[in-house]
This record gives sequence, structure tokens and C-alpha cells, in this order.
Amino acid sequence: MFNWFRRKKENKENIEQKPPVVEDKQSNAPSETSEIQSQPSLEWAKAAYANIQKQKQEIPENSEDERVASVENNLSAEEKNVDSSSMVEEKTEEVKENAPAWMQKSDRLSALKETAIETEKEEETTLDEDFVWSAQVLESQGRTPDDVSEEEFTWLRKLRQGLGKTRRNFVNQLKSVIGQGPLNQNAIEQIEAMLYSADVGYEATEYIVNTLQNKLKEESIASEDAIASLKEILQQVLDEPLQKLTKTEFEPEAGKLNIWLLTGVNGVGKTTTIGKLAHLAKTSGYNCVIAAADTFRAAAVEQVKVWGERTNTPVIANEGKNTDPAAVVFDGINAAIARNADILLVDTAGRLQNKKNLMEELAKIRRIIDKKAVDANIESLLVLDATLGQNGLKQAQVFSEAAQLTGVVLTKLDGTAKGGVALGVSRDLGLPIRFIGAGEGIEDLRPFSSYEFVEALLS
Ligand SMILES: Nc1nc2c(ncn2[C@@H]2O[C@H](COP(=O)(O)OP(=O)(O)OP(=O)(O)O)[C@@H](O)[C@H]2O)c(=O)[nH]1
Ligand SMILES: [Mg+2]
Repeated sequence: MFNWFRRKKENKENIEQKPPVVEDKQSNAPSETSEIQSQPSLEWAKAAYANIQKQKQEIPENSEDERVASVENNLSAEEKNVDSSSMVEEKTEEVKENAPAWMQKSDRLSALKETAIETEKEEETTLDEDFVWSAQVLESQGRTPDDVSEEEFTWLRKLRQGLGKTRRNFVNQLKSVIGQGPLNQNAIEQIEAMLYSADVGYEATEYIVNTLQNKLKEESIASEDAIASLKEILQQVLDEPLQKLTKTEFEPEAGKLNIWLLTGVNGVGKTTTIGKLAHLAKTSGYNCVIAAADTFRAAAVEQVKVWGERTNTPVIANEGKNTDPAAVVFDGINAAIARNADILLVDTAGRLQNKKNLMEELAKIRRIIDKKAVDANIESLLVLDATLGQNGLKQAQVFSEAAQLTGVVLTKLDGTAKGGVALGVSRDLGLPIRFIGAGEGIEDLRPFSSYEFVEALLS
């Protein structure tokens, strides 16, 4: 079993970054093929590719079915031990029948199903530019070609493609101003404009530009080295919020209940993230329970149940009208304890009438958690939509006042040119980014790595 939470995510040298060797397709660099061919890392990539092909041949065809069957068996055994008198607990097969007629036909439900089908189809891994780039990232993390998995390559490819728009703007402009000698005023202004257009935000931009300027003040260095300096600065900005923490890794704590509360404005991807997290945690070897505490609209509960069905995760919900979300969380904690679950995922409402209401609701949920799960390890994660850029950050301020936030999940990095907002998040909110979403599919969310993010952004 591959544990995504224990995966090594940092550069092994941490400071000594490799210069970018794989050029972006649309940059005006020499042709890709000759670039890649000339790198010694290509051997590493080829060896990793051969290893993945070998792994695939070794996996018997019915292993996936067996895995699903064993999860189902475990589930039914666990379910026998749960007292569900006060809660409506959905067995996943019943979801479709229980959903109101309009919901069964609704676009949303069918869209979810379609994505499910889509993500089940595995894309063939090919030894292309993205693969070689991913291999370089893994190699610089101290990995060997025989200990890597295909899903790592699939994710790194997704991350790099997701940041493609932002990267193309960044890298092309950077190349035209950086590495032409000490930075002059004109170059500084261009870099500033570029950072703003990627939605890095005012404070982070000022910091990045000043630090870069100090570094490049005296010397005239090659553009590759200048980009390496910039990478270092960006990674520093992203890692800064970790400095004040005693435990920097984000991993479910063993022998404890871990409660992850997801908050954020409407439509940012909270519910989708819950589903993806349930999948990620389960396939990494953890038991999850979901509490459907978005009681603001009926369809929200149905949506969570679809994800419960897809991930074989029990969903605790309360069907009543105007139910108190805190009561659902209460039931969720009971169910998680009864099942000896590792993680309780809590979905919350994004559509709130006013700030006061939001404050009260979240505060109440938090009080229940603190009181009911005294020994639990609680993470309060703010979900932010990267496509909203700086606007999203402004809305986020309200949440940081209401919930005792401990981290951020950045969603929708696929297809946005505003990937730079990650830097603004770290600088302005002072919160570590814990997960990153780059697509609507179940596999499209992974733990965040500042090193991988910066590499995907600049090389
Ligand atoms: N492209 C893309 N779409 C995403 C991503 N994450 C979520 N979405 C989509 O964003 C839309 C809203 O997602 P939800 O999970 O319903 O958002 P929410 O925050 O729970 O919304 P409310 O419950 O209404 O507050 C859905 O269509 C998702 O498929 C992502 O990483 N990339
Ligand atoms: Mg939702």
C-alpha cells in the first residue's frame, strides 16, 4: 500500500536546487528533444519507466476487484458494532433510491457519476516530457528508479499540467528580463507585474522582488541561475508558515482520532475535497468517516453521499429540515469513535447568509468538537479556489476569524493562470498549504509540497 502522507516531498539538498532542465513547450528554448536527450537524468527516467511497466505486468487483473471486495467486507463487519439510533447512516447502495427524484436526474449527480467513470479509465503512462520532468523531481528527492510508483508520476504530471498556464506566463516573461545582468528598474517592474498577474498578491510580491533584487544586485548571472534563486525564494515563502509549528508534516496521527474540518465560501470545492480526501486516506491505509454537516441545503447531503458511495466511506447525516450542523458533527464523532476510525472528515456549508451567522455556526461546531473529542487531533482547513485569486483571499479573512484555522487546501489549480495565489496564501494568511487540488476527479488531490509546486511553476 502506498502511503501518500508519508511520501518524501522535499528536495534532498533543500537549498542546492537543480537548474531547470526540461524547457516548457512554448518557451523559446532549444527543442525539447535535444534538451532532454542531453541530460544524464534521462537514464533515471528510463529506468523508472521500465520499473513501472514491470510493476504493471506483475499486478494480476483481478487485484482491484479483490481490494474493493475486502473494503466492503471490512465495512459490513464494522457496521455491526455501531449504535446508529440517533443518526441516519447511509449505506452507500441506498443513496440513489433515497435521493429525491429531481436529484436523481440532476446534472450535478450525473456529472459526478461521469467523473467517476472518467477517472476509472487509466491513462497510459508514456515516457514524454512530463514524465522526464517528474523523474527529475523524484530523483532530486533522493528516490531511486525502483522505488517509485505510477501514481506519483500521474500526480506530478497533473500538477505540472495544471500549473501550465501560470508557468508559461511566468517563465517566458522571466526569461526576457532575468539573467541579463544586475536587475535594473525596468526588469524589477516587469517581474512585479508578472507576479501580480499570477495573483501572488502585494505583500508576497514585494518580498519576493526585494529578496531577488538583493541577491542579484552585484552579479550578472546566467538566467538559469537567476531562476534557481527565484525558486529558492518562492519555496521559502511557501514554507514560512511551517516555521512556527513544532510538527511540520501533515499526517494522520496514529492511535488518535483525527478530525479534519473543511470550511470556505460556497463553490470552492469543500465537498469534492472531502471525497478526494476520503479516497486518499483510505488508499493510504486509514479508516475514515464523513460527517455531512452542510445542512444548509438538501442537495449538499446527497452530494456527500455520492462521494461516500464512490469511496466506500460511511456518511453520517441527519435528514431533518434545518438540522443543527453541530448535532451532525456530534453524531459523526460518536460514529468515528465507535468504528475506531482514524479520520473524521467534516463537510460544512459555504452558503451563509451573513458573517455573524457563519461565526456562530462554525464556533458551535468547534465547541462540540473540543468538548466531545478531547483527545482528538483537530485540523481546521480553509478551502480556497485558486481561480478566484486575490478575491478568494479577501473572503478567507472572514473564515480565519471564525474558525481556528490550521491550514489551507488550494483547489482548481488546473487551468488557472492564477497559481501564484499559493504564495499570497502563505504570506498573507500565514497558513501552511496542506493539500492541492488539480482537477475534478477522485485522484486529483494530493498533499502539498512546496518543492514540487515551485518546480512545476518554474521548470
Ligand atoms: N477543475 C476543478 N474543479 C474542481 C476542483 N475541486 C472542485 N471542483 C469543482 O468545483 C465545483 C464546486 O465544488 P463543491 O465541492 O461542490 O464545492 P463546495 O465548496 O462544497 O460548494 P458549496 O457546498 O456549495 O459551498 C464542482 O463542480 C467541483 O467539481 C478542482 O480541483 N479542479
Ligand atoms: Mg459543499
